[in-house]
Amino acid sequence: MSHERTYIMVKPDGVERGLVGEIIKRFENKGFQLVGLQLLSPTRKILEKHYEDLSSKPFFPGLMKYMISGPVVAMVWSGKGVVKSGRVLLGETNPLASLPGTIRGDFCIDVGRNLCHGSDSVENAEKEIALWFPHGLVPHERVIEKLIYE
Ligand code: DAT
Ligand code: MG
Repeated sequence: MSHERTYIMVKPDGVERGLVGEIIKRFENKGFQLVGLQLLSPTRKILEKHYEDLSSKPFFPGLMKYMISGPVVAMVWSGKGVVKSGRVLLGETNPLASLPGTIRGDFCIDVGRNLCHGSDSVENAEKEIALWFPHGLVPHERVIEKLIYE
């Protein structure tokens, strides 16, 4: 079965605070499939491309400084409705507006230290996957699909 895909990234604060496993666990528990994973130190170039829509915002320099401050964990998750559902699992951009039970609601406070990124549309997800995984993904069809989907 071919599913929607999304790009999820644990930001430097999430890696530094040892929350990679916690974030992965929430997507795994839901039933989504991990189809791409890498730990990397992002370059300014890739971050500027990733956040190009925000380049004129006053917080952009601070965002760049934060995102380049350490390694990130870049992931691709696959599943029915995973783009929207992934954003629900993450919570609101501003962690103080995020409900308990969401990643940002449970683990952070400031918008400029909000732990994780999730694509906001199917189109942007595919763009972000191409940017962060230029060599593509490993093909893998899960055997448990029938236990997750009707
Ligand atoms: P999201 O990450 O929820 O998709 P976004 O795409 O609007 O949010 O912004 C990207 C990141 O930029 C966000 O995760 C944190 C930072 N950011 C957004 N709005 C901000 C603000 N008002 N002040 C400081 N940082 C902000
Ligand atoms: Mg965004």
